[in-house]
Amino acid sequence: MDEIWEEYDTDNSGSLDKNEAKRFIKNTLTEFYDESDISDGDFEAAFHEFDKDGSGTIEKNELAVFVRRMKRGNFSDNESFD
Ligand SMILES: [Ca+2]
Repeated sequence: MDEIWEEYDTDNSGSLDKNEAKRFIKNTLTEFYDESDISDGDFEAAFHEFDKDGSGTIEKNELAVFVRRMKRGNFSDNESFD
């Protein structure tokens, strides 16, 4: 998880801005689902889904939820933070 985070938090801000998150989501979808591209609409939906506090950036705990769902192949489940 930390390795993933460091790879995508390119400015070490402690959160992923939209550009960083987009790279992450695209690469992750490619890895798990063999999807080579996602639409901007899909990205926006995913971004809002995981930006739980509406800050406009994805924090580490928000990304952790995302990664767990990716691995289960389940996006729609409503999971709370732990
Ligand atoms: Ca956030």
